[in-house]
Amino acid sequence: MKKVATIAIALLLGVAIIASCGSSNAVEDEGTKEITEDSGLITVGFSQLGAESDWRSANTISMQSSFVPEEGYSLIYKNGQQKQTNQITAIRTFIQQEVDYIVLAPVTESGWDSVLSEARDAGIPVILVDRRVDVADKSLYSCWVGSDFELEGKKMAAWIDSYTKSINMAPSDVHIVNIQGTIGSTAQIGRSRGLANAAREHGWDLMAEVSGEFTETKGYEVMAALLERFDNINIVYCENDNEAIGAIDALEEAGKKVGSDIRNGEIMVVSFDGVNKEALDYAKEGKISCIAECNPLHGPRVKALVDALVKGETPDKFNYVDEKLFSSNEKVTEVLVDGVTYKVQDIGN
Ligand code: GYE
Repeated sequence: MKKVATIAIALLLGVAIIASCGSSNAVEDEGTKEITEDSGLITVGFSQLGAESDWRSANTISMQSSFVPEEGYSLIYKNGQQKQTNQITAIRTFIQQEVDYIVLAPVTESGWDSVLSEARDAGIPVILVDRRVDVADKSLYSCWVGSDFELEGKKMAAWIDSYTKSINMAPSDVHIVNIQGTIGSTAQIGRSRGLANAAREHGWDLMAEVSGEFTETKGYEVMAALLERFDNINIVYCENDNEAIGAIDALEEAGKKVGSDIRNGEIMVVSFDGVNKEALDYAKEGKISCIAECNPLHGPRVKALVDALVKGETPDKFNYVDEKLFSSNEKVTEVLVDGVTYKVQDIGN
């Protein structure tokens, strides 16, 4: 382990909020943090992209509770507030602080070549979590762990295909809008691609793709605007649950009935994550017809990767997490994607 000089990190966000046990609050950016030479701990700088969703909060808490002193780690957490420039600054700070490892959850894929080269020049391994980076030289990071976002999109599209077929709906009568995530993020790229390819293949009417930035507020705004533009939407594909909750508010405010009976005027909402309690309750009630699970609990997985690097091992470069589909709708019990069958988990009461 490298020797780390004593450094006081400037107070960024005022007083740190310490997550109480069982609370859903992540610890906010550390204030003044002492890294001492003889702490004996391995120092990990974690650049988290933001706090935009319940998925993100769960992910932050998972990271913070895995890299703890009892396990031999000291974690420096930085919240990028959804801005790549903040994340680049955080990584440069970590390099100056001579941390032992950098963990990066990147907001979008492009634009990381320079700063990751700086980390490499400083001899600090970088581990990616959740989304990916698009760099020419893949050796700029040691490994990645996260979800197969395109597979999530394909599974959801296969569910929509089976469901609409089960109610004898012609493909040309399927009018979908996609409330996308943060444009240029791996989760958005994969989920949008899964839907767009299926729409082309089946002949669905994919009317609009607009970013809701993975937030409830934006999901609400975008849905309200889409209702002004179109009067025949019957499926709303939300790229995360927070957007879905916002979109459902907008739909209900406009007097629409949310549900899967789209042959009789209901508007069907589908989404991704399955982390947020409200969204899972909506799924049980049938307000969200299907959720593609996206697992945020990467802390132990990232820790296992860092543990392996500490021991001088070379972990697999890409590490995927298995995920389910949840629905309380009984029409579709399984979906077939690329020759693999995925059971739909019934979450009805
Ligand atoms: O689905 C969304 C979050 O990158 C998988 O980011 C993540 C996505 C997740 O804001 O809720």
